[in-house]
Amino acid sequence: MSTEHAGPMKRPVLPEGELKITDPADYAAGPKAVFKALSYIQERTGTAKGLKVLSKLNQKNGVDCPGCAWPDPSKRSCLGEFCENGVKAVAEEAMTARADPAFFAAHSVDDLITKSDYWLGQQGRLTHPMILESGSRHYRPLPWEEVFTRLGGALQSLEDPNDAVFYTSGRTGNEAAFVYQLMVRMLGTNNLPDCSNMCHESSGAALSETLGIGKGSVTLEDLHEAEVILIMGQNPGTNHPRMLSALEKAKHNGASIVSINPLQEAGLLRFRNPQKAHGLIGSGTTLTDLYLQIRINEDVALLKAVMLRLLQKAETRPEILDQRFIHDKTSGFDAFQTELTRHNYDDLLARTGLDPDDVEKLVRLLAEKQRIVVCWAMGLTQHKNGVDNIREVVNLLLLKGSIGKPGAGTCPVRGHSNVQGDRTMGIHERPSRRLLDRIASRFGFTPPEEHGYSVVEAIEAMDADRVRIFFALGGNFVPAAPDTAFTERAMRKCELTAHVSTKLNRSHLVHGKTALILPCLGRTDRQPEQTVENSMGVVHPTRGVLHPPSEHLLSEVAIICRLARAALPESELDWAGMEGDYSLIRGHIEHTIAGFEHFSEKARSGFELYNGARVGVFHTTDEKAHFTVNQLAVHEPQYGAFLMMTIRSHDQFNTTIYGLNDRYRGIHGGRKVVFMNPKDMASLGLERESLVDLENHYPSGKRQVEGFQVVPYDIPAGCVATYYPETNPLVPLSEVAHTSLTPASKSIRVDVVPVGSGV
Ligand SMILES: Nc1nc2c(c(=O)[nH]1)N[C@H]1C(S)=C(S)[C@@H](COP(=O)(O)OP(=O)(O)OC[C@H]3O[C@@H](n4cnc5c(=O)[nH]c(N)nc54)[C@H](O)[C@@H]3O)O[C@H]1N2
Ligand SMILES: Nc1nc2c(c(=O)[nH]1)N[C@H]1C(S)=C(S)[C@@H](COP(=O)(O)OP(=O)(O)OC[C@H]3O[C@@H](n4cnc5c(=O)[nH]c(N)nc54)[C@H](O)[C@@H]3O)O[C@H]1N2
Ligand SMILES: [Mo]
Repeated sequence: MSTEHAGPMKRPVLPEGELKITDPADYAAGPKAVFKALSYIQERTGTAKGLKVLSKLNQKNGVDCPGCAWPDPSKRSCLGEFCENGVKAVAEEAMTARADPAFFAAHSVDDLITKSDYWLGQQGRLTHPMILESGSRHYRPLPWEEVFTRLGGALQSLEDPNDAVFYTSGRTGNEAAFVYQLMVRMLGTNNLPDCSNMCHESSGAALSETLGIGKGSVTLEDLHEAEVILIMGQNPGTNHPRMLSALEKAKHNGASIVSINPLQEAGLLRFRNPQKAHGLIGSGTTLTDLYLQIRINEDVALLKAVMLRLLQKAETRPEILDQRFIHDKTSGFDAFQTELTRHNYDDLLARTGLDPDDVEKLVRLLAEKQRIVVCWAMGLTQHKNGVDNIREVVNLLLLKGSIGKPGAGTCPVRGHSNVQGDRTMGIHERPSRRLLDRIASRFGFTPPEEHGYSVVEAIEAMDADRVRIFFALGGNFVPAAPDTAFTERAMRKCELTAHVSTKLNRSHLVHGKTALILPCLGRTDRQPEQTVENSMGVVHPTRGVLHPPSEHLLSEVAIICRLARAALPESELDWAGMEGDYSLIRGHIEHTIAGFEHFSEKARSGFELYNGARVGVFHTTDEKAHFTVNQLAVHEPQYGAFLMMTIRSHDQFNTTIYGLNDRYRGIHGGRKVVFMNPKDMASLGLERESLVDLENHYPSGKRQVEGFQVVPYDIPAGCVATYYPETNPLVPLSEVAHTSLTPASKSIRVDVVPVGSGV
């Protein structure tokens, strides 16, 4: 390995601002959210430009919000169909600041790497393709022609196509995703890791196995019609704020909402809908009826406890379970029941740390109601038993026959705005046989069958010197991935790293021997219309409206098509034509991707993809929905005394830091904080704002982050919470969910070490 290009790794150790702690909020949105959103866009973008894009945001034939993947209601609000955090996502992309060649001339990569993610993001949109030559410390502009010649040449010169890795983050539109996976497979590899690997992969794995489709089953209408909605491991007030409108509607229709979360998240408590008068001036709508403040990673224990009680009750009242559904539509019930009844109810309950009366309330609710929706996000997927969490959710729904009928089903709430669409388009390191066959017959070549690398496998391969080229279509791989120091070291072993990006980020600075930045148009910029798929399987168009920030930007489709021409000179596919006319790409999608028949005609109006589980048809090995037997969490206190979850603040989109506040949790001016139970603080002699280091001792070695401040918080004893990505250095690469390989970033053992304690 060459180390000549490895620059110094200085990092700011202390928090960036003066930390101020206030009481957490007990509601989300309201007039403050409107004020915050407007001032944010005004500061970053300017009012005229801001209003131009907001008037089109999430409207029919408008711009799909680059934030989360929550679906649009069929009747859009005349006040605008967006939320505070959607506005921030837009402002972050549409900001007026520019990271141009003069900026890169003034700042070496050694200088830039000392800056925080927040600072990097504030430098604005990238304007020119840039190269960092081997041995150089400054990026310099490189004309697009030369970018493609060099990158194409490097790809052609690989002895083995599997020496290249092609990452994707979930903002990429369907058309770009399709040509990307096609190019990668024509090159001869399935090395297509994507952000899903770190996100909802556990959901995909569990749902495909048990219900025959790796996506959620519900529509927005199902949510409105549900009798009971369980919200597990999700913080919609921050991460999917528009979901709160759907929950409000469900409440008005009589639904009971149960929140299962170690923290009392403001957005789950009460919602002041900024689009309604009662939300702006009144006290809003109480959302959660029953709040179960569970210990981290004890959801399997809770679900088992609840199901055990339901089985007991069903002995005298069989009708509380859907016996006919279980008999006709499922398999595996006997093994499931046998395993479940081996557990002791009190032991299960003790693990959760919950009040037995509250759990009994949940049992009664589930016993009496028939239409149940379970929503979840990263609080369930990012554990070593993440797949078990979701399979256990499915078990509960199957017992109640709450799948494949209105008002009931699975609702994994997806993260990035097109992460689901990217998968549908074939971005998958483990492609299905059916996809490969369709690619072969449409394009007349034999796509590779050997599975490619997921995110974690890619990092391991880089470390083992098996990756020469790392290419990323969006995202910020280095800080998003686990085990930061290890990942950085591994990334620096690559010969060439190339990022298609809108904004400067840390992954441009932790680079291969040679590095390229390929700046692209963003979702809000004027460019040919593309399509995206939301969290509920609705495919619809998106069209940017803003004047592009620089004349040197290309669309993602253009970048890939030009790269394909350079890297695959023998390819007879009309890459140039596709770059100029996306309907040619849609024509290929129509014949390659299941469910996209007549895509070209349907693309404009939008359409719902077929979903077997939604209609009670299970495309599994035996055409039945599967009950499964799942594992309780295993605790390893020898690696660290506390269990840590790494979560998002209200002022970030993943590694993009919008600001240093987390208003709903009462944090202002800093991100290097650790939320702790006051009893745990007392036992360690810690006070509010005490300075601590966090460390752990997994078998692979000691890991540490320094200079965090303690925040007393209502969190179960033994559990702590910190922000991602600041604590990713503590997540060992080895800690992944079985089957999905998703990093266990919500259950990492840590010790909290007072600074100056000499420990
Ligand atoms: N504004 C904004 N929107 C976003 C994002 C963003 O960063 N900012 N990110 C997008 C992406 S990619 C994603 S994947 C989603 C993420 O959306 P979320 O999954 O809501 O995000 P997290 O902050 O990771 O929150 C996880 C929640 O799970 C809880 N939790 C943690 N561990 C457990 C557990 O063991 N059991 C239970 N029951 N709960 C637990 C935490 O307390 C927290 O409330 O949001 C998307 N939308
Ligand atoms: N510890 C811990 N780690 C986690 C998580 C966690 O909860 N805890 N969450 C995980 C999850 S759920 C996810 S999804 C991943 C996220 O991982 P990524 O998706 O890799 O990261 P992002 O921060 O979303 O990527 C932001 C970058 O994307 C680029 N970008 C933005 N818009 C566009 C666009 O339109 N096109 C292109 N080409 N580039 C664009 C910008 O340059 C920006 O800097 O992180 C994971 N890592
Ligand atoms: Mo995600």
